[in-house]
Amino acid sequence: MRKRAAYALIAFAMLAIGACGGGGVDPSAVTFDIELIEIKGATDGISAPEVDPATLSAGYRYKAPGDYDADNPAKWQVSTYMFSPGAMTIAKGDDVTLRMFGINGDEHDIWVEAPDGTLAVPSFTVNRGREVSVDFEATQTGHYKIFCGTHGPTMTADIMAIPS
Ligand SMILES: [Cu+2]
Repeated sequence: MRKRAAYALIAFAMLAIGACGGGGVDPSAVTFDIELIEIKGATDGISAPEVDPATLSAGYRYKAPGDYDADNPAKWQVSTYMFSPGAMTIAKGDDVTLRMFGINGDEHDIWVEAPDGTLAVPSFTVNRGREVSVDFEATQTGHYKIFCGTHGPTMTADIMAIPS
């Protein structure tokens, strides 16, 4: 009886190992979880910037003293949107999945450009509280760029594809 139980255990273990080995993980499949976020900084501890940050980049938002907090006319705020993470690495030939989740901002108009400037992923929308997954195969080496047209030019991310 004890011998039969031992054989059954060995058979079960072999089945389990076979199942794992047969359905193995594809080493060229890469998934990134990317959060769409807004970062902000406010202070009344230092004076407001001499140059309006919104004139430096359309991606910078600025609420000047008086506009930010009616109860504290010295306080001001700067903010911008970003992808997190903003830099990733893959190998040429990888099947890449970008799983994006909208946290800040009601809507983001996003696309992905390949290193040669062609579209790796055409325009798609991510709304706040929604998760959207897109895929592409990295057929080139170099920098794949993720752009948000709604919060550009600063809301970008870089995926560097190295030789496989
Ligand atoms: Cu955006």
